[in-house]
Amino acid sequence: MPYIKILYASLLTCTSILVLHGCRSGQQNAGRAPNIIMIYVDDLGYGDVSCYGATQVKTPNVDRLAQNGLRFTDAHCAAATCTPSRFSLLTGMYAFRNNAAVLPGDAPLLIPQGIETLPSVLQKRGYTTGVVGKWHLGLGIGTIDWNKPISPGPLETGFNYSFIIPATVDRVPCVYVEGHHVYNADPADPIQVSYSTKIGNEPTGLSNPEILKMKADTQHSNTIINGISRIGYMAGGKKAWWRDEDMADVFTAKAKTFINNNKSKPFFLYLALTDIHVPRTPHERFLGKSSMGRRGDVILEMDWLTGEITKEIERLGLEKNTLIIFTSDNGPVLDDGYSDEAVEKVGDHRPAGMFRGGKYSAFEAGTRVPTIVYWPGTVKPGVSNALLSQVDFMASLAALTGSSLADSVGPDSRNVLPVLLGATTTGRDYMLEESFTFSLRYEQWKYIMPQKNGTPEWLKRKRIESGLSPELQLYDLETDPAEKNNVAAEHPEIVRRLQAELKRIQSTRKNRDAAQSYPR
Ligand code: NG6
Ligand code: CA
Repeated sequence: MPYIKILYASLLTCTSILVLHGCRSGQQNAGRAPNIIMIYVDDLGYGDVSCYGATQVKTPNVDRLAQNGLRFTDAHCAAATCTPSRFSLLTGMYAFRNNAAVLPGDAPLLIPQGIETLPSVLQKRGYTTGVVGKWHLGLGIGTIDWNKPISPGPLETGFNYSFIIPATVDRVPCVYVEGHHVYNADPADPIQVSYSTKIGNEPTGLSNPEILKMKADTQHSNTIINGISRIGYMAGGKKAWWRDEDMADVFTAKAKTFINNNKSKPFFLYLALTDIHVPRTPHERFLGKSSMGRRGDVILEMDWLTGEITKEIERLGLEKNTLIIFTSDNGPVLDDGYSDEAVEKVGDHRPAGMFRGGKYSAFEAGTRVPTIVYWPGTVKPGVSNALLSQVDFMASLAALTGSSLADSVGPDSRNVLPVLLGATTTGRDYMLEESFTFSLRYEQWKYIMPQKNGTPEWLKRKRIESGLSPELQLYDLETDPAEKNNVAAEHPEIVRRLQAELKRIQSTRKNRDAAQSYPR
């Protein structure tokens, strides 16, 4: 496809020259390296927005990105849970290579220090990089002292600016961290965190269930902060506690400030929302505004936030020079530990659309998520059925800025920029989906690696089909997108082929070219 090469060669040369020469004057649009905003929603399922088929909840702002941008129907986060997906997104490396799993709120930084990351690569191309929102990749080395500068973290992994929550909203510590410091920290009221023993005098979900805004399961019944019991215990730091209901507003304001501060030079904003993860705590102005209880309300809040960011870009006249990627870190879940009526009020809404499974699952809904690329004037509106993985964002966005990755950098990330920008629908040949096992996509086939223990009890309680089975599983997604008919027995040669490729991926430290070792 030489025309594509020429198109991108010219685009890349043009942008890279401009970045290298530091085009930082006030001029917008044409010719300048584009700003990049990644709106990364938490736990948003394939069917949770109206442009992907939802009817019980309307998402006009997300739909507007879809109508005027490129909507992907077969795009995937790298894994079916948060930390692994985020790790792959930011490092261009499969999560299993670093044993990435959902982290507690006091875990050390998971990203190996000194490696290149998506933001560090962009930083080297002249970008100012910022993260606002949910981090969940660990902070510090060893045991964190929340009362001292917290490092290493985002600022040591390629971000110039960071305003984050350390882990998830359902985990302590319930404080924001800006740069190296707890936001609004009070030295007179030091913060302590423990994931093993109760500390402090705050009530817990078990001791005082009567004061809870939402009932929670045992795992989420530790320290109560802002009327919500969390995973883990915390003491002190009262002035720094977040109010969950304000979080979307706080992130919107911080994101707008970052955009305004950097409007005259190329920036990358990784805006990692805490909506629509549990505990679902919409601001009062969204509470009760959907027909689906709190889960529907936070979808409305997420949509509002998306609109605020898009409108801010337009207000600043930057829309033709800003690439917005809208997507999610894993598939949907209804009951994830809090009784918030998500199950009771779901009605006919199908959070995973036509797909089977959800968050945690090896079936398609674990990783197949809404994905929209919006760049007016450059990316033609339409729909792409290309097979796309977020692990490839790093090499692709590097390519957009005229940079190609050295072999040891982003070892599993491939440059699929033409796919991302809609110049071709030929996506990945093989694509890995990580969960509590591995799934591998190839042509119309989907193989799920056997897992001897099957579905664990805690996952059964969530009523999510995990896809975990001691049996070999193979599905033909062309005729059976909902993965209902296991055809492994009928296609032993396909099973062997996919097993062999999976083995190759697992055994090579590096997937892009020939095997080369990657330092652990
Ligand atoms: C699980 C939590 C869940 C959620 C998840 C992380 C259970 C029983 N509990 O351990 O509530 O916090 O971790 O979600 O499943 S994620 O989106 O950050 O991966
Ligand atoms: Ca998530």
